Amino acid sequence: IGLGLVGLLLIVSCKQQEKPKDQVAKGPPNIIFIMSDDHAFQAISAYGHELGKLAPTPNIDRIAKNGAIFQNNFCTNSICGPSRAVILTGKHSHINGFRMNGERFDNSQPTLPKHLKKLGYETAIVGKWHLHGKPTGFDYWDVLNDQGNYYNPEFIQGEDTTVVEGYATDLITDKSLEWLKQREGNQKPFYLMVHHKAPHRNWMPALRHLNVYDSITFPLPDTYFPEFKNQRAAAEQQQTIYKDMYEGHDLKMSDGYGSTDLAHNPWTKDFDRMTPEQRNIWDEAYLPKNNAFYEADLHGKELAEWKGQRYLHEYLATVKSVDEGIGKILGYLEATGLDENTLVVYTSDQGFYLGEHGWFDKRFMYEESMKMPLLMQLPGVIEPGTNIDALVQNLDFAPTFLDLAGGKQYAANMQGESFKGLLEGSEDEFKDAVYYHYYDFPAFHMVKRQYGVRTDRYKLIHFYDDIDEWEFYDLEEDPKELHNAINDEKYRDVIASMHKKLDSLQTYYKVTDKEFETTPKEKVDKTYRAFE
Ligand code: SGN
Ligand code: CA
Repeated sequence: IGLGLVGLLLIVSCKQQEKPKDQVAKGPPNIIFIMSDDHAFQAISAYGHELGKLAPTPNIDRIAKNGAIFQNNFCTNSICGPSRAVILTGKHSHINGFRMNGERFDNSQPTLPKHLKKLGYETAIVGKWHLHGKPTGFDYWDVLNDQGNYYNPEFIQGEDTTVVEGYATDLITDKSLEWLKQREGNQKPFYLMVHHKAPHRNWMPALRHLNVYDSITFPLPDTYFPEFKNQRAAAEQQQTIYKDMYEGHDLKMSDGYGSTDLAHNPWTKDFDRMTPEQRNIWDEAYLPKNNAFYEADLHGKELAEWKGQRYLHEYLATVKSVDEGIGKILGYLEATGLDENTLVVYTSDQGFYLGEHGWFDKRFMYEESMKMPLLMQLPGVIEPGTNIDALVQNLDFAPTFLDLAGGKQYAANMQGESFKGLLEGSEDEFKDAVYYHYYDFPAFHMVKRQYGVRTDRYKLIHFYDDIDEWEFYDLEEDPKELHNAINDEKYRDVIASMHKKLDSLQTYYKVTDKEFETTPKEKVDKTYRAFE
C-alpha cells in the first residue's frame, strides 16, 4: 500500500509539473521558417488537390492540424531570389532593389533577422540563399552555393566552400537539427530559416524514393493541351513540359533502349557529381522504366502525356523527402518541448505549375504560380485546425514575425503588414487587394513582364515590354483562368474599379515610371532565338 501511495504521489506531482498551456510563462516565440523551392500548393495534401492525396505530405499537413492553413497567400513576384528578398525586407522588389534573379541583393539594408537580433534572438539560416553575396544578419549560416545541387552539393560557410556527400534535402534537415541541438540550454529565443532546394528543377529524388510512385498514374490537368485564345503572353512562353523540357536533364530519359546514358542533357554537372555508388542505384532504378518507354513507342499526344507523368512522378518524389525532413524537425520540437513556444512556418518561395496550361515553372500572375502554400503552428496563439481565407502576401511575413516577437516598431518602414490578428482568430478583412509585379524578361522561359491586382474574386493583369495586353479574370466563374474577359461588357464596371484599385496600389507602394521600362526589340528577338 505504501509503495502504491508513493507511486500515486509521484504521478500526481508529475501531472502538476505539466502546467496548463496558458499558465506557462512564455517569452517571445522561437521561429522556424521552413521554405522549399518551387513547392506547389497542389502537391500538399492539406490543400485537398488530387495530387496531394495520391502523394501525401503527412508531416506538412500536421502543421495545418496543429495550427493554420492559408488558402490565399500570394507572392509579389513569382521568382526565387526576389521572393526571398521580399521575405527578408518586407518590401516590394522595386523598393528592396532585387527585381530578378540576375540582380544583386543589397545586403546592407535592414532585414528581418537583423531586427530579430536587436530583439535578442539568435539567428541562423541553412540551405538555399540564392541572393548572391554572403548572408548578413545571421549568427550562423551554412548555405548552398547558388542554386545548389540535389546530390553532393556544395555548402558555403564563412570563407569555405565544401562538397558534402549526401542528398541535399536530408543534409539541410540534418544540418538544421544539428544547429538546434548544439544550442540546447541556450535561453535566447531563436530564428531559424530552413531553406530546401527541393522540389526545384531538375527534380532528382533521393535514392530511397526513386521508385516510390511507380505504381501510380497521376492525373494531368484538363488544361494540359491549351488553346490560349486572347492570351498572348501565355502563348509565347517557353515553359511547356512537352516542348521545353530537356529529355535527359529534366525527364531523365535515356538516349536509347538498354542505355543508361542520358538523352539531351545540357548541364551535365547534376549527374556528374554523383558518386559511382549513387549513380549505380540511380541507373538500376531507371533502366527498366526507360526501357519500357522505348518499348511503348509513343508519339504526339501520348508522348506529351508520358512526359507529364514522368515530371509529376519525379517532382512528387522530391517532395517526399522534404516532408520526411519536416517530420524530423517537428519530432525534435515535440521531444524537447520546444514546440510549446515555437512558431513553425512552412511555405515555398512561390507556387509552380504541375501541368496546368501544359506548363512547369512559375513567373505568371496566374493562380498556380502566384499562390504560395502557407501553414503555421504556434500553440496558445493559433487554434488547431484554423482555416484562413484572408488575402496575405510574403510581403507580410516579416511584419508578422516581428509583431509576434514583440518588435512591431521595426516594421514601421516595411510595406507589408502584420497578420498576427488573423493568427489569433480575427475574421476582419486584412487586405482587399494584393499587388503583383514580375520583371524577368527577356530571360529563360520568356515570360513577359507583367503587373496586376488580385482581389478575392477578380484579377487584372497587364503584360508589357514587347507586348501591351490586358487580361481580366473572374476567378469565381473561371478559376482556371482560361477566358480573358477584358472585353466582356458584363464586367465593364468591375474592370474600371480594378483599374482604379491598381492605380492606387501603385501609388501606395511607390511604383515609379522606371518600373515600366521596356527592352529594345533586338534584344528580345535575340533572346527568343537563344532559347529556342
Ligand atoms: C534555373 C532553372 C529554370 C528556373 C530558374 C529560376 N533551370 O535556371 O527552369 O526557372 O532556375 O528558378 S535549371 O534546369 O537550371 O534548373 S528559381 O527558383 O531559382 O527562381
Ligand atoms: Ca523558386
